[in-house]
Formats: sequence, C-alpha cells, structure tokens
Amino acid sequence: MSEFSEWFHKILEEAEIIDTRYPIKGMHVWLPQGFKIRKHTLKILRDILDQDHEEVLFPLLIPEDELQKEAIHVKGFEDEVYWVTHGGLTQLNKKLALRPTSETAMYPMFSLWVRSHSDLPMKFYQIVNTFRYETKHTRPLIRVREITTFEEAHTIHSSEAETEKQVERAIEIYRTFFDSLGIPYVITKRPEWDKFPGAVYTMAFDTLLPDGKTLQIGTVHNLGQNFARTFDITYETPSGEHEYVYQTCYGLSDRVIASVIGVHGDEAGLSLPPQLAPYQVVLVPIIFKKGGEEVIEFCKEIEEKLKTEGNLRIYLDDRDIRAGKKFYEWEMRGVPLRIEIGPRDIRNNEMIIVKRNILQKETLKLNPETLTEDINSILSDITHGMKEKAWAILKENIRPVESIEQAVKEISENNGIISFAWCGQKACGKEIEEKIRVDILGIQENFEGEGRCINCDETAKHLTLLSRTY
Ligand code: A5A
Ligand code: MG
Ligand code: ZN
Repeated sequence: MSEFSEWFHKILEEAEIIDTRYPIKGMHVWLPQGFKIRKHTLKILRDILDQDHEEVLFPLLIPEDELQKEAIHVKGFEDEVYWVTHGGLTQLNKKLALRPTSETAMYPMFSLWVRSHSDLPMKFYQIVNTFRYETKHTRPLIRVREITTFEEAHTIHSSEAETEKQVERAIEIYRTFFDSLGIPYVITKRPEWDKFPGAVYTMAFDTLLPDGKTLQIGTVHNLGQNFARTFDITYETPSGEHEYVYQTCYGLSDRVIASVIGVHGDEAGLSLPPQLAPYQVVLVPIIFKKGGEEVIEFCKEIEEKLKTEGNLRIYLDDRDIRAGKKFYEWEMRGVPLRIEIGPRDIRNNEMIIVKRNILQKETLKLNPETLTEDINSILSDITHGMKEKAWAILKENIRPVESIEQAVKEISENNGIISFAWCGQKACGKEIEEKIRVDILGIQENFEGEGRCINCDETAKHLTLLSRTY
C-alpha cells in the first residue's frame, strides 16, 4: 500500500466517513459524518443541474434483452454486470441486471416519450446507486462495486450540432461543480480505444491524487445516434419525417468525495471546503480554573449569533477535556475554521482564529456588528485558498517531455502527468503506451502548437497527456 493509500484508509475510519468492514467486497457503509459531506456535495450538484435538467428516478433492474440490445455497450459491461436470476425459489424466465449505468433502462422509455421535434431537447438526470463487478483492485469511494452516489444525466436532441453544444454545456456544468469544491482537473478527450462503450467520443475530467496518480472524476459522452438506432428513439420533424434523435450522457460518482478528501487533506487529516463541512466553525472556550462560566456564556452568545444571523453550521465544544485534544480532533475531521475564546480575549474584545487549510493562529477583532460578515468572509478566503493551492499543485505536476526516454524517466521518477505531441494514429498511440508502459490519458483538442510526434516523428495533431491512473 502506498503512503497515500494508508493515509486515505486511516482518514476514512478516523473521521468517520465510511465503514469499510461491511462483509461484501467493494460495498461500504456511509457513516454520519460522511453522509453529511455527501449530502452537502449533492446539494451543490442538484442546484446546478436543476437549472436546466429534470430529475427522474428509474428502476434498479434492467431486463436482460434490453441490456443486450446495444452490442458495443453490452460488450463493454458484460464482465461487470450483477444478475438477479431468482424471485424466491422460482427461477426468472428473464434474468434481470442490476444497472451498471442506466442507458438501457432509460432509452426504451425515451422511445415512448419522444414524439415530435417540439418535445426536444429533453434533459434528465438521476442520482442513484449502480453496480459494477469491478475486477481491478477495489478501493473505498474510488473503485467500488456498489457506486452509491452515481449521478447520470441523459439528454436528447434533434441535431448533431446540438449535442456538440450539450457536450460543451456539460463540461461547463462539471467545471462549475468541481470549482466549487476546489478540485482541480484536466479535461481531455479519451483516445478512441478508451471511450465509453457505445459512445461516439468521451470527454473526461481527471484530478491528481497526492501519490501522483490521476483519478477519473467525471465523464461526458457524445452518443450520436448509436443508441437511438438501437432503441428506436425517433421524432417527427416539422415536415413530417421521422428521424433518429441524437444523445449525450454524463456522469460522476463517489469519486468526487474521494478527491475532496485526497486533494485537500494533509498530515493533520481532513480539510473540508466550508460548503461541504458538517461543521463549518468550531468554537472552543479556553477555560482556566476561574472564569469558566463567563467564557461559556460568551461563547454561547457568539454561537447563537452565527447560527441565526449567518445560518452557519457551528459547534460549541464545551466538553470537559483538554483544549489541545479538541484541536486535534477537529483538525482531523476537517472543520474549516476554529475559534478560540478565553477570558483575556473577552477583555481585549478579540478572538483567536485558526484556518484549517493553513493551521496558523490569527487574532480577529471582535465586532458584534460585523461578526457574521467577518466569519463569512474568512470562510470564503478558506475556500479560495484551498482551491488555489490545489490548482498550483496540479499545474506543477504536469510536465512536458520531448522523447520517449524522457517520458519513461519522468513517469518512473516523479509520477504526475506528462504532456507531449502525438500524431493521433491508433497504432502509434498503442506503441507509445507499450514503450512507456503507461496508458494515454487523453488528448487536448485545442492544440495549436507545431511539432513532431514523440514516437513516429510525423506531424503532431494533439497535445497528449499521460499518467498512471487509479
Ligand atoms: N452513463 C455514463 C454517464 C457512464 O456510466 N459513464 S462512466 O462509465 O464513465 O461512469 C461515470 C463516472 O463514474 C466515471 O467517470 C467515474 O468517475 C465513475 N465511476 C465509474 N466506475 C466507478 C467505480 N467502480 N467506482 C466509483 N466510481 C466509478
Ligand atoms: Mg470500468
Ligand atoms: Zn505518431
């Protein structure tokens, strides 16, 4: 196990995010702290999607014949599907699949729903659990067999140009979402041989975890008319003809929470963006032998004010244990801001604040008029600080290379992401992957640079990224 992997498991346990002892491999229990982080994350996501999508909820089970209609799609998932074969003691005459994703659950219904050009576009999403019998090493939140938090959007359009625009729009949506969590990313087009089964092409978001490996945290697929043909999804044009629709879909998962934990965490434990934190502020009274009552009373007033005026999630920790122990515990749980107040602070009209992301003590003048505003602006500084730091680390770890030898050296010595010019031909790409012994992550299309392919020396078409991945 890598150092990061050990850290990650320890944090999941100590911060009470999830319990990994459930007796099925790849399936875990969300604990109260983790559940709250998840809830706040989903709130942000729903607020964004609800602007121009409608939320729906499809059944978990998919009939065998529907799942198997789209040949390429089913080929891509055949090793990963869980099957329900019995109802009680009775063998079912049609096996039912636990959805690995919901194209084949939704699209037969879309075929009934879509009638006329005036119905289009349609944009739906659902947030559900999906099941994939993953054969690669499972890891909590990162590669699970029950994806408990699978957001999948599915859109239907009347032209190819519109799906292209929707892909752009979906990328914008996920950008906004990841930005609000402070998670940095690279966006690439997956190589032809690594796209979503059944898609025309796949765009992906990847972030970098502290061990230098990337994690795919979201994907946007242009499905063209592939599924429309299989599931017979047609619409009537203004001139009365029947045409196949064009579709996109895009999704993300529990991996988003894994990256919040991995990207922002440090030796002291979790560090949560204020928007996600179960408690955004913890208030610790510093009590000496005398004057304890007075300090607690004062802290209660502050707590009340921040709760009612600022709608903040705040916890007054007046437990009878050493302050140092409290600091340690809340730091480990990632509470973004700690306020300490002792008798002297009250007299001086100030308080000590410690931002979790930098862990330095600062003094804040205590002005009741502006307190809520002051704390809110500190929380927003924390959000920005976390995001900037995370982006700086990602950028530092993308390094250009000019030869295969240099690529091999960089990847083995430093991990991270390397970038180079590639001609775009499949055979050459496969050769690159073999020589470096790491798979291509994807290509950045807006490559204007000139240059020669790192491998075959032909004219380069794409700036290509490569990294070890989860
Ligand atoms: N229907 C489309 C959206 C779809 O299923 N795309 S996908 O297969 O790429 O999955 C969407 C996202 O789910 C991926 O980008 C990845 O971030 C996440 N994901 C896939 N398999 C996972 C697993 N076993 N555990 C956790 N997350 C997973
Ligand atoms: Mg897979
Ligand atoms: Zn080449």
